[in-house]
Amino acid sequence: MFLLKLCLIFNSFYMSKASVPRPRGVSITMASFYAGQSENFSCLDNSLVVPFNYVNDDYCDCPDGSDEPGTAACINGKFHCTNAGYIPNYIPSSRVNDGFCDCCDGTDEYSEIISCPNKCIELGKKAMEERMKVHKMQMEGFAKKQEFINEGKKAKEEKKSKLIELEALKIAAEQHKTEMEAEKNSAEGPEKLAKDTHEKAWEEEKKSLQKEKEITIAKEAFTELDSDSNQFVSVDELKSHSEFDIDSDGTVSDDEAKEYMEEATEASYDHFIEKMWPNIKEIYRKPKKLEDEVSQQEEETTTSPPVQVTPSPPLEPPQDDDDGADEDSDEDADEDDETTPEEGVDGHVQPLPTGDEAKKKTEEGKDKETQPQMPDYDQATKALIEAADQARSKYQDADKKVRELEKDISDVKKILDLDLGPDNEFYSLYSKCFEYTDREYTYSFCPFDRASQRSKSGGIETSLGHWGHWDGVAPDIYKSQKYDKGQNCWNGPDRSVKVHFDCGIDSELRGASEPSRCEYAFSFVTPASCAKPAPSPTTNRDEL
Ligand SMILES: [Ca+2]
Ligand SMILES: [Ca+2]
Ligand SMILES: [Ca+2]
Ligand SMILES: [Ca+2]
Repeated sequence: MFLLKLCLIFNSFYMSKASVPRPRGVSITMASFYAGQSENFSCLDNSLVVPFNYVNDDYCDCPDGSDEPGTAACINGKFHCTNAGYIPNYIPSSRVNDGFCDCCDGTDEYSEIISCPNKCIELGKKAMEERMKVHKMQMEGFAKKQEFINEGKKAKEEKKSKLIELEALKIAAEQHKTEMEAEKNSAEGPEKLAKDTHEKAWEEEKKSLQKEKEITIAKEAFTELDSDSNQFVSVDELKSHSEFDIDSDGTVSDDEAKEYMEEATEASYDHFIEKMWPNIKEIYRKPKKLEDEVSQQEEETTTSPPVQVTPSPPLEPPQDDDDGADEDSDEDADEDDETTPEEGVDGHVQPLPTGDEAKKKTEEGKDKETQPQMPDYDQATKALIEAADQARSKYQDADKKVRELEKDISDVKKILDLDLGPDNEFYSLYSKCFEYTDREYTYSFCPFDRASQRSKSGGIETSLGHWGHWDGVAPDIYKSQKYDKGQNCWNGPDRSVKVHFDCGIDSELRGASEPSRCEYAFSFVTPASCAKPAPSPTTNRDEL
């Protein structure tokens, strides 16, 4: 009889699988507040005490709705779905008996408006499968992480020994360089001395050649000025040269001529060379006729292919233009004369340089040809130069070797100084690059180096940032990295990327986005980010 009474009292209660009696819609954690030690129920916010049978009587008594956990009577009430086998949750009590299945165990619909089958086991199974899958991935990833750790440890140790080795090599290379430098210096001393001696002798030689040349010119001028060939240059003879017309009145007067004669009425050869020539050498002009004759002679004796006096066959007008156009040739020639030399007309031969230009070119060529060239060094000097060249080359090789070793040392130190994770597990990503392509762009990520983006339709790569630092929030600082100082955004900041790391069986760039302007987010998975998983997924936490 007592038992029956008890059953009646709890008829609005149900028994959970944990056998804790509690009113409908109450979680096991809240069960003690509804345990009915007394005849009264105290609203959970302690605002009111009501008789216990006011609980779930479908009339809202407590301001906080706590007396109606299992009905829709209180607008602020909440109903607890136990969802055994799946995830327990609370729903607003307005959803109780509203004709829609809200709890997977169907407990929110008990008024038979609708029949809600219990789907919790099925959902729980699926969730479990998912957890098993994730767990399996974590296990595999974590196993790979151990390989990464070993790889990183080995690499760091190798780099450490490599550094010692390289530093020893560098000391030896520097020693060698010092020796080579000394050899170079001792070879360059005699080389310089021999070259200087040779060059100095050549300078002397050149000076005397120059002097000889000047005398030749003066001699020629004397001969030319002495037009009656009596071995004296007279005032009258000077007067035939208009360049001596000091006041530019069109004639050379006696006084003007005498200005250059240095008190002589007739200048002998010696007087001319010593006294007169220094006065007139800058003024004297060789008569044009004579100059042309000299040029002619020089052209005949020297070969000067760049200056063509007559057109050579390949420069003849094209065959087409010749066809039946003989009568026009004179006219054509006239027209050609009117065009500038560079223009040319309809593929015609470009006109030859005009007289002045030809002369200029001839003189340039002449200068080059007549410019005396320094003779070769003598055999002894040549041997010294060759020895010095060899010493220089050896020194350069030695210097190059030192610089190469310095570069190698710097590369090794860079890796050694890099924070590759607590157990160097991120070493495996060092010097590798990964790509991810979305609809518009291909993103490239080279861990510890740089991040970039390029359009799928082509174009140049845009730098999104260079390796900056680990950027996770403590204690998970190895959960993200920051790459900054990328290409500047027009009217904005420099581009930057935050890379988020998650556990994965393989290292892979999974996604890229731009959450705010010019600030990118990459999602990257790698075994290096796998934490040690729990032994196996637990069944659902007790849904109570
Ligand atoms: Ca009530
Ligand atoms: Ca419902
Ligand atoms: Ca004379
Ligand atoms: Ca005059």
